[in-house]
Order: sequence, then C-alpha cells, then structure tokens
Amino acid sequence: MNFPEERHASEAPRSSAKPKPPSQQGRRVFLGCDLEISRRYGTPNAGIAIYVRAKAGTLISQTPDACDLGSVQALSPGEALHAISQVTRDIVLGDGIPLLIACDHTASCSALLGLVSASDELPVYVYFDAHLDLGRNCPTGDLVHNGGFVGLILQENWAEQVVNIGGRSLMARLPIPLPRGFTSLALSNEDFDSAFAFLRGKPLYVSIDADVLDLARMPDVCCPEPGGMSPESLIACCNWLARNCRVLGADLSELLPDTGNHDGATHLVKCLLALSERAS
Ligand SMILES: [Mn+2]
Repeated sequence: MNFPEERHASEAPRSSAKPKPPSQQGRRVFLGCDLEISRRYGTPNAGIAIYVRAKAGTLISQTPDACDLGSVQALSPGEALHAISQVTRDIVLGDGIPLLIACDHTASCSALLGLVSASDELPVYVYFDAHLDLGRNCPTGDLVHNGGFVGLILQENWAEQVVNIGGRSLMARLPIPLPRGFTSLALSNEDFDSAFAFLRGKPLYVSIDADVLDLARMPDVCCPEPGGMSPESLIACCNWLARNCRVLGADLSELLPDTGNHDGATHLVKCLLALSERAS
C-alpha cells in the first residue's frame, strides 16, 4: 500500500509533526470510545469500551502484537468523532491496524474517515449488522445517527462499495430497491469462497454490530432482532476475510453488558483479533 506524502522521510520530521510511535508498527491497536456519538435507536451503552476491557482485556494483553491505547478523551460527541478520526489516522500512518470499540454504531464513520484520510485507496466497507442503517425511514438528509450512517457513507463516497452481512430486520427485508454500490448478503451456509469471491484481495474496513449475532446466544445488544449468525459462523467469516482480503481496520459496537454467561465481549474481541490477523 502507498501512503500519503507526509510519511516519506524527506517530508518528515517537521517540528510540529508528531513522531510515529515505533511500537505501533505492524500491530493491532485497540482504541475505545465510551461516549455515545449519535444514538437514534436502541438501549444506551455509554462506557461499554471500559466494560469490554474489563471482560476481555487479558485477551488483548496476551496477544503479542496487540496493544491498547485506551479510550479517547472527549467531553462531547463532536470531540469524540474528531479524536477517533485523528487517532485512527495516526495508527494507519504508523502501519498499524486500528481496532475501535465503540458505543453506538455511528462511531464507525469516524474511524473509516480517519483510515481513508491516511490511505490512497478507498476500502470496501463491510459491516456485520441485523440492520442496514441506510436511514431509508428517515427524512432526506437525516443520516448522522446509528440508523443512518451507512447511508451517509454511500452518499459521501467514503468507501469503494458497501457490503452488509446478516441484515434481517423488517426494514432490511422490505422489497425497496437498494442504493447503487450496496450489497446485502444473508449467509445461509458457510461457503465463503463463493459468497465472498468478489471481495478477494480487496482492501476492507470491517465493522461488527453485535446484533448480527443470534439473539438466543447473544441477547445483550442495543437493538435486538430475532435470529442471526452463530458466534462460530461470525468468527469463521472474520477468519476468511483476514486470509483472503486486506483488512485495514475494524470496529465493534452496539454491545450491552452481559446479563448471563454469554460473554459477548470476549467473543467479539476474538472476532476483531481474527480480522486483524496478518499472514506472517
Ligand atoms: Mn444493528
């Protein structure tokens, strides 16, 4: 992958430029956001990145090439959006893979923008989600929220194409024409080689909404929908994408604290680690 000019030695070091942390090179870099950005739908989950660390922090610290920058320090959703974008950009410029743990799904937009600003190629935006988040039931232009941000990504051309996996909500099933550049795949089996053939070799940004998982197995999600993917199928899918595409960054959102022994946090962090596993 080519990087923007500021990465070249001849351009570097300007006194105002932040040096690239060498510890990030080639690493999976976790980043949290504990503030809700723009929740229109579902149960609020502020503080979820701290919760996920409490449940799955050991998994991160025991992964040799992973590190955790902690949560962005922000006093408002606007500040959080800006911080996520800046830090994601820095991670990508340092040749790391950003892995965001956020509250509402809107935060994904910000990480995608940070990644795009640091790269000379537009990724495919792949998101696992029971909902399409296209804002098709909202007034025109009302897209900056967790039920419309994918419509914003399409409208602003922030991705080469957009691919939903696991859409099953009522809106997702309505026979309304889908926007150009958008695909929704309902995986009925695990023949990923044929289902994902069109993604092979492409640069991806992958976003996981916890509600893609089977509600019976993982009920602790902000916008529950009956049915869904098994946890085993989701991780198999993540492994396929990591092996056959170039995953440049990923995120996780819309999870609630565990009400039983489902341990969605640990499973979903494993999915982020699977996605960011680079062939050595
Ligand atoms: Mn959703």
